Amino acid sequence: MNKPLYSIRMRARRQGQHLSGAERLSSLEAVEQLAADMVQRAMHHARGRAESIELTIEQISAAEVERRPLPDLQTWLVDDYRQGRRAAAEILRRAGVAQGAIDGAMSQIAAGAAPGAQTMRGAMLVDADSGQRLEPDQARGVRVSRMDLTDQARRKLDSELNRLGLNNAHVREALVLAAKVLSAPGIVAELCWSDDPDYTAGYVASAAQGYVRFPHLKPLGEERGGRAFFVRTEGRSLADLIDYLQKRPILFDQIGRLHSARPWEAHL
Ligand code: WAQ
Ligand code: MG
Repeated sequence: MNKPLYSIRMRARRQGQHLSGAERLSSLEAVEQLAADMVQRAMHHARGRAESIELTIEQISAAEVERRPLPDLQTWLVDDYRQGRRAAAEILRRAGVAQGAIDGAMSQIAAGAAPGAQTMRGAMLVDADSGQRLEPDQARGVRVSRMDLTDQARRKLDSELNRLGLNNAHVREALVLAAKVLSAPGIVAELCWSDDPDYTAGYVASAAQGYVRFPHLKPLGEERGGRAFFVRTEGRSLADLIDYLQKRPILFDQIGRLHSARPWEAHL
C-alpha cells in the first residue's frame, strides 16, 4: 500500500501551437507503458503529428494521495450544438453562475480563449459572479494534473461505460478531470468542449448534477475547444486553488451512477 506513485504528464506541440496533453498517476510497473502510450497518442493526433513532445515523470509519496469517489454521469441528448449550449447554460445557471459569466465563457471558448484567438493549453478560471478571468496566464491557463482511477475503479468504469456505448478515452479522461475539479475548494462548476475537430461532445460538471454530457457543444470540424472553471473564492486565495488543481494527487476509487441517455427536455 505504501508504494510510491508516479505523476506522468505529456505535452505535445505542432507548428508552434499546443496539440495534445495528458496526465495520469501510475504505479512503477505501469509507468513505462503509459509513457509509450502517450507518445503514440501525440504522434497520431486528429490535428496532425506532434513536432515536439515533453514528458514529465515525478515520484509522489503514497501518503500524499487522497481518495475520493467519481461524480454521477448523465447524457442529455440534443439535436445540435446550439441546443447543447442552451441546455449547458441552464445547468450552469442552476449551479449559481451568473448569466454574463456563462455567455462570456462560451463565447471565449468558441472564439479561442488564448491571445490571438487560439485554443488555450489549460483552463480559464472565471469568476462565477463577475465573469472576470482570473488565471495568471491566458495562453497556458491552469492544467489540472495528478489525478487518476484506481485499477479496480477503472475496471468498473470500463464495463459500465461499455454498457452505455461510451467507453472512449475522451469520456474516461474528462470524467476524472472533472471529478478533481469538482473536489477543489471554491469551484462552482466546469464547462468543457473538446478541441478535437471530430469530437463534438462536451459537458458541464457541478456538485448538484454531477457530470452532464451533451453529444453536441460545437459543430463538427471545429478545432477550437476549451475549459472554463467557474470559481467563487470567498476569501480563499486563488494561488491555493491553482496549487490544488495542479499538484494535489487524487485517486478516484469508486465510480458514480452512470445513467442512460435521455432527451434534454426530460431534465428541465
Ligand atoms: N487541465 C485543464 N484544462 C485542460 C486539460 C487539463 N488537464 N486538458 C485539456 N484542457 C483544456 C484545453 O484548453 C483543451 O484545449 C480543452 O480543455 C479540451 O481538451 O463525455 O476531449 O482533451 O463525451 O480536447 C469532453 C466530452 C471531451 C467527453 C473533452 O478535451 C464526453 C476533451 P480535450
Ligand atoms: Mg483534445
